[in-house]
Amino acid sequence: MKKLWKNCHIATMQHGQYSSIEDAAIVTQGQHIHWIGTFKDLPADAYTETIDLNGAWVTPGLIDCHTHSVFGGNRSVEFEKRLQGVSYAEIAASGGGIASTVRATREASEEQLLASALKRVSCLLRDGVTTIEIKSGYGLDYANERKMLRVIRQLAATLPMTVRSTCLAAHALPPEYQQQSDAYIDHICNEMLPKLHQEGLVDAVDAFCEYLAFSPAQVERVFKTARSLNLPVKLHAEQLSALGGSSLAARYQALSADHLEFMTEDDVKAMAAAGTVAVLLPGAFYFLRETQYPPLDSLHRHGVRIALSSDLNPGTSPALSLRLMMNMGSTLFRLTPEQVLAAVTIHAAHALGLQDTHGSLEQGKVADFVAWDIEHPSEIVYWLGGDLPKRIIQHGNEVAL
Ligand code: DI6
Ligand code: FE
Repeated sequence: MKKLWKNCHIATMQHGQYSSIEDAAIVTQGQHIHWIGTFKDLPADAYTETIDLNGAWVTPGLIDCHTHSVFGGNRSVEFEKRLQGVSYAEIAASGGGIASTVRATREASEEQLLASALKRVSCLLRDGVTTIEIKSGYGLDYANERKMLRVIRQLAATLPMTVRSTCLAAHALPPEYQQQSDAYIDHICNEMLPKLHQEGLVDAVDAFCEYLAFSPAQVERVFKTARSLNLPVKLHAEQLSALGGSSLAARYQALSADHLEFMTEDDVKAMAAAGTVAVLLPGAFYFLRETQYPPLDSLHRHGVRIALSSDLNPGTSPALSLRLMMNMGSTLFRLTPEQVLAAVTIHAAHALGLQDTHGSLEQGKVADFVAWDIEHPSEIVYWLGGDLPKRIIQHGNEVAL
């Protein structure tokens, strides 16, 4: 059962570069790439189906490696208030901010959370995303974190996408534990994480290391628990202040440290040595009108892999298009379109520990790819949003758009 996809050009993204093959073809067998190369080298074989891609440019399916796509309600009213001059602190004091999303998420049923997340994640899928990471973190107690993680598993079963689930119980302090952050961390380490992992709901563990969330010492306790459960870790680090979270993440061989606006040169060196991916989130940078840039020169100089992601969340990045984030990666962070494409394919695969199977088009990897009706791959980054004409192939099957 081999399918031949012919008449295309391919940006394979091997080694983090276009690594283009012009006048190319791909043979898929089941969910995998059986052969890839120039059409003239195509081995004689029998194909059950031949699909003409009409000269399209093929890239790996895009990977959105940091999202909070499951949540109740949204914060558009808060957004409007802020623009009328109400401060973030005033909004938080009147029960807004993360607390309002936690309330709405706790009130929602699994079915309601699934329905609203499906709409959002479908937008990302139509944008060319075939692999997505989704975090919990708006439940903040066992039952509600479990509910979120179960919805993430249901999204995986429903959508033609690879979905990775990350437990972010250490996202904020729940109302039950005000002024008792150490006790909440104990509860995460002793009860929540072991149980949720035992139920098969967790692929990785994340935390929010920030002065308004959890300290490096508290995060380290969560990381130790993750290590004892054999789960990889990631970290929201250095978004608003320099606490050394990214160095801590590197010490625990984290898959990624994310945000990173305030990271230091020492943090960059630690991440480079550990092979921890830097996940930059231009949507949150833009939405918060941040002025402190992540240290891009230093990240490049030390050879840290850079991934880009939507951070889709109701508070700081209500981003329904990864391609818009890709353009921002170029305009705001001065990544070239080639670096941006690597950032949402092979480097994003590294940020999820999926680099052996996803993120580039090579023999043996999964057959996840997008055929774009464009003249050059840089167009995927160049156009601001919109729906570029494309065909999406996931695990060897064309997705009905
Ligand atoms: N960093 C963020 O920017 C979001 N979470 C995080 O760890 C904020 C999430 C929210 O406001 O709902
Ligand atoms: Fe986030």
